Order: sequence, then structure tokens, then C-alpha cells
Amino acid sequence: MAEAAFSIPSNLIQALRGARHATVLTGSGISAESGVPTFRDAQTGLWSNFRPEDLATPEAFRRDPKLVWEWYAWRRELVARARPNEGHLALAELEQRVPKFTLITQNVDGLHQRAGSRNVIELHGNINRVKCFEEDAVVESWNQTGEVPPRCPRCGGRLRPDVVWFNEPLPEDSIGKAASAARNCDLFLSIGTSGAVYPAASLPFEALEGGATVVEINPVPTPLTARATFALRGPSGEILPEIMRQLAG
Ligand code: BV8
Repeated sequence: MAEAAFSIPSNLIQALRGARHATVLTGSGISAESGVPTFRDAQTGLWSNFRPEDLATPEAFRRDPKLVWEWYAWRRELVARARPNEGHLALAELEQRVPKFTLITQNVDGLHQRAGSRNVIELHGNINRVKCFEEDAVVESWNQTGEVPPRCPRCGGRLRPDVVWFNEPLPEDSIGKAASAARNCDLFLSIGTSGAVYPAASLPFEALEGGATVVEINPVPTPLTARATFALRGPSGEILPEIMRQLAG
């Protein structure tokens, strides 16, 4: 048998085999191997002189709506060209193998759904959805007048991406369902997240409180590493398929 690139602890495979309810939290790291830059990677090209935290806020949008709209248009383009990677696909496969499976993502790229995952909680919204800044209601289509950002066909307010910006509350039902899935699962996987952004970053610790086995998959340590039951050091696009290979074995 070809030498596995990553050795997965056998007791982790056992825990996965016996899992009744598995909950997964992903961050931008799982999309890195799809060519989507992580949130804290240096912004490339045109955007290199902006920090995401300075653009992903309602204040930034009020100050310069055109700049913020164009940043999201650039990211939407990039995501449209990206494809789900082996890590996204492995999680879609895992969902089929576990009796109860909840996938919580901080990502706004929609790649989990494109990989076939079904039960996805998008904590921070989705970059492919647009809403009215005034009404806070989704807009499906608008007049292409060339104005940037475009206007709401209902009230004339400016349109914005349907994502959760810093200092904006997360959708009640999303964070409520996510917290319950973290607290009530027996296995929790935290994949590709620096654990810097709240309340998402508190979910793995809720899982520990609830007595779950917690697994972290990340090439570098994070504030969760010391508390995790298993810390697998490497890229999710390689580790997750290896886990699925050993599960099937
Ligand atoms: C809220 C959508 C309240 C937009 C995003 C002080 C302490 C605690 C909290 C706060 C505080 N001050 C302010 C806050 C609150 C704030 C917060 O947490 N700030 C942080 C920065 C301190 N949180 C908020 O504002 C939240 N709202 O609290 O509201 C409220 C209540 C009522 C009324 C009003 C307000 C809203 C937070 C949501 C912000 N929106 N995204 C957009 O995308 O444009 S967050 C953004 O960061 C992304 O969603 C991203 O997912 C998220 C976290 O980043 P990561 O996903 O972890 O990405 P990162 O780049 O950091 O890390 C990537 C990781 O992957 C790395 O570890 C890397 O090693 C790893 N990796 C790389 N390659 C791979 C890999 N892993 C695996 N495989 C690989 N190949």
C-alpha cells in the first residue's frame, strides 16, 4: 500500500467510525487549495494596500461604497473561477457516512455547497447573494445602469454583498443552530481557521465543554491547538482525503 502522506491516529479513525453526531467548523484555510486567498493572507495586486478588516465593515461601505462593492466584485470573480478542492469533497463524503452531520462555515465562497455538502450553516453569509443596505433584504435582480454600487429596485438604496461585516450581528438562527451543534456533538473538527474571529472562534471550545472529541486541521498552531484532542498539522486538501481513505479501509 502506498505510504500515506499523513499518518492519521488510529483512535481518531475509530472515533470517526463511531461518531453519532459530527460537527465541522471551516475557515478560509479550507479554500486556500482552491486558489481563494485566506482572509489574513496578504491581499494581492490591486488590493494589496487594504486590510480586509478595514473593508469588511459598514463604516467602510458608508465611507466608500464603490471601493467596498468593487472589492467584493473582485472576490466574487475569483470565487466563480475557483473549484471545490479535495478537502471540500471529502467533507461532502463524510456527511454521507455520519448519522448526524452539521457543517458550519465562516467562508462566504459557497464552495462547500458546490462540492455537494447539503446541511451547511453559513455563519458569515454568502458573497454571491446581494442585499439592500437600507432594507437589509436580499435583492435578486436590479437595473444595470452602470452605477457602482447598483441601486435597490424597491427603495433606491445602495446594494451590498449579503455577508456579515465586522461589528454586525450574525443571523440569530445561524449562530443558534451552530452553538447547539457544537455543544451536542460527540466529534468536532475545526479546519482551516485561525480562530481569530468571534463568535465563530468560540464554537470548538463549546464542543470541548460538551465533552466532544475535538480535532484541529491546520498547517500552523492556533489558540485551539493546546486544547484539541487531536491536532493534525498540514493542509486540509491532503489530510481530509487521507482520513476518508483510512475510514473506507
Ligand atoms: C459581532 C465575512 C456583535 C465578510 C467575516 C475583541 C475580542 C473578541 C471579539 C471582538 C473583539 N472586538 C470585536 C470583536 C467582534 C468581532 C471579532 O471577532 N473581531 C476579531 C477580529 C477580534 N466579531 C464581529 O464583529 C462579528 N460580529 O461580534 O457582532 C454584535 C452583536 C449585536 C449587534 C452588533 C454587533 C462578525 C464577525 C464576522 C466578520 N466577517 N467574513 C467577508 O468575508 O468579507 S470574518 C472573516 O474572518 C472571514 O469570514 C473568515 O472566515 C474569518 C476568520 O478568518 P479565517 O477563516 O480563520 O481565516 P484566516 O485567514 O484568519 O485563517 C486561515 C487559517 O487557515 C490559518 O490558520 C491558516 O494557517 C490556515 N490554512 C491556510 N492554508 C490551509 C489552512 N488550513 C488548512 N489547509 C490549508 N491548506
